[in-house]
Formats: sequence, structure tokens, C-alpha cells
Amino acid sequence: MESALTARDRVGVQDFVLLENYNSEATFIENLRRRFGENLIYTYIGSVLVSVNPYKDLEIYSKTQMERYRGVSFYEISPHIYALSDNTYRAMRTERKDQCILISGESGAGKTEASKKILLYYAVTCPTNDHMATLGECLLQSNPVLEAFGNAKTLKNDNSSRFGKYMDVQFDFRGAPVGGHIQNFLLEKTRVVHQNQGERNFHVFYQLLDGGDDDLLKALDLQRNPQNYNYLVKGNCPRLSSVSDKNNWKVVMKALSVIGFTEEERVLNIIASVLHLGNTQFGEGEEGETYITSETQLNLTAKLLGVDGSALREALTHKKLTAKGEEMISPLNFEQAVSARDALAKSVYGRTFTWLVQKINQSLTVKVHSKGSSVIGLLDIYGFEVLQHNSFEQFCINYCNEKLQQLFIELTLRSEQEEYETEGIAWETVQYFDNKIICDLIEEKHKGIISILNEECLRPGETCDVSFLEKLEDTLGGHPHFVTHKLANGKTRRIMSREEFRLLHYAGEVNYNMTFMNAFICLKRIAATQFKNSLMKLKEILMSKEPSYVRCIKPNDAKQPERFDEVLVRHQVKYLGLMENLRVRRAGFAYRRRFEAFLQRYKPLCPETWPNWHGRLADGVSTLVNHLGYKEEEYKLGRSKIFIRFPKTLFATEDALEAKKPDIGRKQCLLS
Ligand code: AD9
Ligand code: MG
Repeated sequence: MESALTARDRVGVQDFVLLENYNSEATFIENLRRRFGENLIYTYIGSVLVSVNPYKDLEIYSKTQMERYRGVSFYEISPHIYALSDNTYRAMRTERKDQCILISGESGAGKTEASKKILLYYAVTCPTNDHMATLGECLLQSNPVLEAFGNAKTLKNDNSSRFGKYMDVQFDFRGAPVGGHIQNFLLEKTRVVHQNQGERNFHVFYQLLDGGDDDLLKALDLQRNPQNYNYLVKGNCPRLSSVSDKNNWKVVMKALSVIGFTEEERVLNIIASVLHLGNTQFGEGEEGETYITSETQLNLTAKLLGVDGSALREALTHKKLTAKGEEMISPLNFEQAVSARDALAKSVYGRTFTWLVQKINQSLTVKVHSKGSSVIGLLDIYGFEVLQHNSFEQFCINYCNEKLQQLFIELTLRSEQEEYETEGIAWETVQYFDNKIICDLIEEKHKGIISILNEECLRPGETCDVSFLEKLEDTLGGHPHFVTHKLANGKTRRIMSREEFRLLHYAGEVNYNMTFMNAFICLKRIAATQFKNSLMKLKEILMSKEPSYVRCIKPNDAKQPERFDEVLVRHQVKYLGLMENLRVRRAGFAYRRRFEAFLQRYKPLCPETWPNWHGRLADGVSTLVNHLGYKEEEYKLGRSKIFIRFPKTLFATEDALEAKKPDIGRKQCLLS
């Protein structure tokens, strides 16, 4: 039989707290690499689950696997997203406290996949409520629909979420899922009208063109080839190699029917209308007036949207002004007309998305109210993003990640501290980078970027990129996380243009381009504040729940299996604060376990505790560790848990148990 030590060497440790050299980043990464090489993509830092995207299908998500993890304690079995799901579920049931699972990591790291696996675990393993037998199915089917309308191929991820999602799953007193609610955050609407090279528009457009049957396409006046549509050609990337749009179309249509959605026709009309709108072109008259050159497209759009053709024409080529109480109509120039068209497309699409979420929520509404119900919340947002040109939308995405990181810091440190306090154990402080300073820079009243942006937009007249930038410089100059061309003053190696400002985010530096920002600022002024408020509210919701964390890591930029790019991984380990997380966890005691669990597992090692201990649990643990020869400095007994300072103590105990295995039978030992 392979000794426990050899196995540990080969596959690494399953909990980073067990690393001897826990201060070394190299050791940490080596442990991740070894495990990744063995397809062991999950590793714990205490109760935090670290997951590395394998970029291939692993046979670890079957129903049999789910059964293995049901009701089994975290540490008794190899790390898994199911273990975390199960643990969270049991904590909700036994402690009667709402839970939430926060999934973070950069774009393509596996957040959405993780959230789907968690939902699947609950849908399969939880008891079903007779009245709501289909709820689990509705929860699962909401995913393909939201992904079709809210995900797209980007350079980082073929199925990148372009909106943030917080989903509550509600359970009744028996632990059966009875309802759900989805909250969506700021969809990246620009994508509807523009895609960067190598990227696509939202999946649903291509799915409809590829998968819709001939009659449907005829009714919508659409042609199969996406290249015919201006809104689909910008990225020069009509097809995906990894998925079939045609098959996914079927999946989405089926999902809509499971959810009980009855307004497909309306949605399809809108999707088609956006494509026709994109093909609506303008010409410029001799006096600078704009007119529509493609009447057919205009009329098709109007028909599909159910609006009057001439009203739409008027709206795309003229604007209404109110001056001195009088309404005036003035013509738009060519550029303004193009912007008006694009703004309409974005707005129509964005509203349709929100409406779809509302419809899904109706299907997930709790129909049978029961006392004593509780909730597990799942947060899957868009990952931190640095593009060639970063605009307002990247600003919001990265701000959202910043908030999530702040929550992680507050809650992991706080809960760790609280645990030592409740158990009556002395606590040792660990230094860590607190990104609150960056969150404040963005959101603080009067002084934060969002506030300045609001004030700037309230000023009459056209807003100018430069004046906004100057205002930012005046207010924020000297802030350690804010840089502009002027402030950098040659101090930075990377050249900055005069139209951008740089934020030093916790996860890296990002230059935001004012020309790109400005196009949105005033249009989305309200959106920025709303976004800020919705993040504040979300934070409150999450703070009221017991959190669990999944920290996702992307192993390479090529989206390939078997490739572990150490530089890339090191960067993520750094900014996710995993080393600090580990240090905090290890600052006092590497390992902790409730008295009963500890006694149950190791009682075979002491004649006085085997087969059963009848006295106080603390006395039993004390007897056991005395018998094992634990030294005073190696452990402490809290009120309900034993805290073990060094991993080697636990290793020695595990090895002793391993050696005893033939006597007592492995199964009993493992499952005890
Ligand atoms: V983004 O911020 O929305 O752009 P995510 O959500 O972090 O990003 P996603 O879950 O979409 O990434 O994962 C990207 C791709 O990696 C998936 O489409 C899968 O092809 C692949 N992936 C991720 N996790 C797993 C897994 N556990 N097993 C197999 C996976 N493949
Ligand atoms: Mg995602």
C-alpha cells in the first residue's frame, strides 16, 4: 500500500493550511500545479475552496459523485465544489441561518461553471416539494436562457458573462428548494452595437440565425448568414469552435418552455428588430440634414417592434428640444443619427434582458409559503477585466470585483477573529492589503469618481473629456491609486495619453479612456449611481448571510487543458489575496475541529476513548491528545473545538490512524 506521505508528495496537500512552508508563494503554487497535473482541481484554504479551471471535462460531477459528498464532513473526503455545496446546505439546515456562496476570479476562471455545478447539486440531491417538483428544473433552465441573452464570446472566454448575477435559492423547512430569485447587474449593452476584434455579440443572435427554422427566419425577414448584419460583423468572428449555436438554440427554446415562458414571439421579434435596426443606414443631404437610405430595414424594424414607421424615422433623425417652455424639433446630423440608432438598439436589448429576468423570476416565485424557510445566495459576477481600450463598462465590472474583494477581506478576517474570540483563544494580527481605499476612491460621497462624474454631467452644455479629467485631477491628485498623464509626470514607465486615467486596482492597473468613457457617462449617469447603489445593497444582503467562498483561478490564457502558466497563476494568487488568506488562517492555528468530530475520527487511537467516550467531550479530547503525546504548545482547547497549531501534529495523528487502518477497517475510519 502506498504510504500516506508518498501520496501527499505526489498529489500535494488538499488543504493549504497543511503546507509546512506556508509563507512561501512558490510552495503554494507548486502545490496547485501538482494537484492540477493529477486533475485535482480543487484545494482548500481552511473552508475556502480554490478551483483551477481544467479546460476539459472531468468525470467528477456525476450523480454517484454527488452521493459521495452528501452529508460527509468537509475534511473527510477530497475537496470538491459539491463538498462546499453540501456543507453550506447543512449549515443552513442545522444552524437555521441564511447562507451565501461568493464566487470570484478573473474572466474565464470558471465562476459560472462553478455556480452551475452548485445549482445542479441542489437540484439533484435536495428533497423535492410535492407542489414544486419542477422548481429545481426551472432553476437549472434559467441558466441557458440567461447565458444566451447575457453571455458572449470575448477574447478571454468563449462564454463570458456580460452581466452580474445574484441568485437566491429558497428552501422550505424540510430542505426542499421552493423558490428562487435572480438579481441582474448592469448588462454590457455596448456589445449589441459593437464588438472588438475576435469577439462576438450576445450568443442569442447567432443561435437564432443558425438554429431557427426556415419559416421562422422568413417571418422575421432574416438571412442565415450573420455576416449580413452590421451588428454582428464588427468582431470578425461569426462562429465559435467550441459550441454549436444551432444546438444551443434548441436548448434555449426548450429551457424557455420548461420555465413556462409564453412570449417567445415577442422576444424573437425584438431580437430580429435589433438586427434590422443595425442595418438601417443614413445619408447626408446638401444642407447637412440626415435621411434614412434603407427604408425597408426601417419599416421591418418598426413592424417587429410594433411601432409606427414614420414615428421611428422621426426619432432616428430628429431631436426634441424644449427651450423657454417651447418644444422645438431640430434635425440630427449624420453622427448623431448613428448614435441615436445605436442607443435605441442598446436600450431595446437591455430592457428585453431585464424583462426576461423578471419573467424567469415569476416562474421561480415561491408558490407555497412555509414557515422556517431559509436561503442560499449565489453570486456569479463578471470577472476583473483589462482590455486594450477600457470604457465605462470595464470601470463598472472592475468596481464590482473590487467590492467583492472587500467583502472577502472583511468577512474572512472578521469571522476568523470572531472564532478565536468565541472560543476564548488569543489572536495574532496579520498584515494584509485592504482595498477599501480603492472602493472609496470610486464611491465616496462628493470625492469619489462616481460623484465627480455626476456633478460633471449636471453642468449645462456639452461635457468635455478634458474638463472631466481636470476635475478628477483636482480632487484626486495625490491619491496613491489614481494616476493621469499629468500626475504621473514621467514617474511611470508606461506612457499614458492625455485622455485617460489609470486606476491601480487590487487586481492590476487599468487605463480608462475618457473618449470611451464620455460616450457613456451622461447617458448612463443614472446607471452609474444605480449600479453603485445596487452594489451597496448587495453588500448588505451578503453581509446578513453566512458566507462561503470559491476562488477561481485561470491556468492559462489559451483556454487549453493541461497548461499551467505559473506567471499567470502567481498573479492571481497574489491579487486574490490567497497567501494572506492562508497566513490569517495559519496565524494562530493551522487546524481546528469540533470536539465530537475530532474524537469520532481519532478515538481508535486511545484505549480510553475506544470504542466510545462517555464523559464530557472536552475531557475525551484531552484524554486522547494526552495519550497521543501532544505537547502543550501544539494545541489549545477552546469552548467547542480543538485548535492544532502545526500541521505536522495532525499528520502524525493521521499517519497513526492510517497504520491502524487494517484493524478497524478503512471505511469506518474515513466516514467516522
Ligand atoms: V467570465 O468572468 O463570465 O468571462 P467565468 O464565468 O469565470 O468567466 P466560465 O465559468 O464561463 O468562466 O468558464 C470558462 C470556460 O472554462 C467554460 O466555458 C468551460 O469551457 C471551462 N471550464 C470552467 N470550469 C470548468 C470545469 N470545472 N470543468 C470543465 C470548465 N471546464
Ligand atoms: Mg461567467
